[in-house]
Amino acid sequence: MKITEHHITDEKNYLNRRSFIKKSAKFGAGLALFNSASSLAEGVEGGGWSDKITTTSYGKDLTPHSFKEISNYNNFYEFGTGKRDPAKNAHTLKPNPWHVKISGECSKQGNYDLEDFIAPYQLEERIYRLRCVEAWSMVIPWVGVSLAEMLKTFQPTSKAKYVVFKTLLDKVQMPGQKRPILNWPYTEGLTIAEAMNPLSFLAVGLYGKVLPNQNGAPMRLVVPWKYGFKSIKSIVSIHFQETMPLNTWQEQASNEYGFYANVNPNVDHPRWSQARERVIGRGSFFKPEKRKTEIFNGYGDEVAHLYAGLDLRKNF
Ligand SMILES: Nc1nc2c(c(=O)[nH]1)N[C@H]1C(S)=C(S)[C@@H](COP(=O)(O)O)O[C@H]1N2
Ligand SMILES: [Mo]
Repeated sequence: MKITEHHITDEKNYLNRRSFIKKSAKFGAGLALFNSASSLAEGVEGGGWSDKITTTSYGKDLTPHSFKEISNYNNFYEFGTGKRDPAKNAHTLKPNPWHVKISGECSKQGNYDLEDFIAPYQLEERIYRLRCVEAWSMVIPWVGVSLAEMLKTFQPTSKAKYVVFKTLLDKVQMPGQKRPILNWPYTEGLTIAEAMNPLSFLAVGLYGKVLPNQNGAPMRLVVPWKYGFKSIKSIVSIHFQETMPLNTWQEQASNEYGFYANVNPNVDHPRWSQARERVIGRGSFFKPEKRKTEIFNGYGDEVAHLYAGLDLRKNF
């Protein structure tokens, strides 16, 4: 369904911005994703990226957190380990121009310009829960494209059992990489079945505008039934392979972080309970609002079948 700007998740502070008003006037009924300062906007004007975002039923019943909350409480260790560090420091990241390398077990390998990479697909808004392994959560209105649709284009071979994603490696743009906190570049992986699940998403925006750097500009993965660390940011490489990869946090502490990392209230982290989660910005400092954590973060109907017969305690 093509939508008008009334249906997409908006926010007063966003709607009031001049760039938004200018753009939506320019594109009529369609909601322009990119502000005119970015050359990605030229891609829209040049008929590249879609200027229309479709709504979906994902998260219709959820109340999204504010843009301010979503862009000021982040995990992005390439810019520091504090929750406010990414908002403060991520201005050194240059998300434009950007290239994504496709490699491994597929027939259409190549190095793609991000604009061309996204252009063929319909931009969708999806409101998803984000549950961090640290036991906090938010609700985020992402804009992006279906990962499955994207991956099919590259025609993975029958040997493509896993998909591996990598973040940019650049100490200048990502000063946190000067310190050996993690084994850079940040790496994550999914089974091909997980990657092809309709829920898997590549986000390029939130609240209808281009992703803030601190949220993983210009393109990041969103797998809402898994702990947030699976949703790797600022992706430069997508690789198809036959063997299970070792993801960054698993490499760091394999007893604490596994490959699957499905949200599960019944399997505790060795150092804390996963039964409940703190909802960011709700309640008070002394009495934060908590909610019960849901199995697969509430997305069990869509994904539980992927793990049939798998012991979720061993495969955490
Ligand atoms: N490259 C990279 N991706 C990353 C991280 C990171 O440190 N580096 N942190 C992860 C974690 S732990 C979480 S909870 C989410 C947070 O996403 P957000 O800041 O957009 O809410 O990003 C994930 N993706
Ligand atoms: Mo996280």
